[in-house]
Amino acid sequence: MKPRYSVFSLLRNAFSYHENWQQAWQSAAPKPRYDVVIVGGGGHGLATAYYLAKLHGVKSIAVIERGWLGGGNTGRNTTIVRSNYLWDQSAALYEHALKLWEGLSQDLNYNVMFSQRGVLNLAHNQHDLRETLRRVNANLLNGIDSEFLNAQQVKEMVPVIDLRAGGRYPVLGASLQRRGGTARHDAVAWGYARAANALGVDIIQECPVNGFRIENGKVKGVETAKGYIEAGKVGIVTAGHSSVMANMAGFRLPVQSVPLQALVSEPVKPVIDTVVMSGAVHAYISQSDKGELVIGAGVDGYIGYGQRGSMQVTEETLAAICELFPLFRRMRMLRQWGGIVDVCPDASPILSKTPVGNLYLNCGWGTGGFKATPGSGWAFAHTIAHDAPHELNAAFSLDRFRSGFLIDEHGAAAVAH
Ligand code: FAD
Ligand code: PYC
Repeated sequence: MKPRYSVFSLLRNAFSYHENWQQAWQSAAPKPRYDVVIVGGGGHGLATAYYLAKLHGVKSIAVIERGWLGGGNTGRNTTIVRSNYLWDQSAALYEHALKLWEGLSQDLNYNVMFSQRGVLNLAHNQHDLRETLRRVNANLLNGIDSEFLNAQQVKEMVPVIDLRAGGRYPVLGASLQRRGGTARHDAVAWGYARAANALGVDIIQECPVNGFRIENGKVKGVETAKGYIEAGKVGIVTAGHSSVMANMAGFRLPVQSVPLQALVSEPVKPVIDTVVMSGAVHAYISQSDKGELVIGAGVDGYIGYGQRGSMQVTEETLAAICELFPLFRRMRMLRQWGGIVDVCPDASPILSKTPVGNLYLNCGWGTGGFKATPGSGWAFAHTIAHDAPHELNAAFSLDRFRSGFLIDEHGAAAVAH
């Protein structure tokens, strides 16, 4: 695809204070009917719309977002991308996503700043070590790049880490996925929105979906703040609000909605060039291209819908970071925030048909769905287009909570639950 902006047009726009900056996508007024309506304009919803239009030839699609694109977890996450999950089904899905990440900027003709700087998951005790080795070996068997580092190798890779970690949680080793890394979160939403819109997808913002019209067991359309919209098929992709949507459609989900918090520091010169995570001390860290330290916590200890940070979690997360990185003790923090994550009992997602005909569900990514964005949209588009899952997401059905075929990924989630 031909780039839309040259260096000269970037300069011209900079000097004209962006007055003539071309819109990346057009906001649409709702039409009376669409073949497919996607509820939720986060990365997963937008990616679904893009792949439906691009790969399945669906001509009439709308993405309906109650706020602004990426204003949910897509714009609130700490952007870690990796595919080192334990079980075969998860490994296949997340690795498919990682392969899509590797070509995403080219595919969308939009720089999502995907940076394969590596992701380390630390081990602090014998149990951690055993689990780490188990997962490294499982990953290798699935053809996923994965390495075990001993403590000294961790120190060589991350010189600013203190292996004693205050004495309480010494670093004994780590898993490393070198192809993992980070991406620019809102660029992912914008890139998918622009590419989907260019394929004719209507993007409708500030339009909450308040209900579904269901007749004879099949969805017929959505009730929105901007009126009723008829739909051939509807995909729910609303992350922390999936249970609310399911309730509107008349069924219940085995999902808990929990706040997950993160924060960033003032910007400093490059000091850490990889991602370091520790499920045991409930903290992880990377450095953004702007220089801010991006730091995250384990999930809050209670269910809730408050998209806010809190002093208690900030304090305990920073205490853990300072034990691992005493060098950061005097840094000032700039911002803190929270997002609502939708956690399934097995810490795996749901990408599935539902008890209502032509109504599909993509949720339950919990603390770890950003990394899955391209793969989730790709597989969900297939599921909607064919009214049947792709083999990549067949195991992630809603039915598994009845059949008992759970896919327990609490360890690989790597964020304390
Ligand atoms: P969202 O981006 O939340 O999109 C859902 C959209 O649905 C929202 O925009 C919302 O406004 C909209 N919506 C809700 N209700 C309605 C309605 N009634 N009508 C219309 N629209 C509606 N994952 C990783 O892989 N790596 C990480 O490093 C990582 N860090 C995280 C850190 C934090 C602090 C948080 C909160 C999450 C993190 N995650 C991470 C998880 C990740 O952010 C999510 O799994 C992922 O972004 C979910 O994407 P989504 O598109 O499904 O959801
Ligand atoms: O899933 O890798 C992850 C993650 C990191 C921070 C939050 N989630």
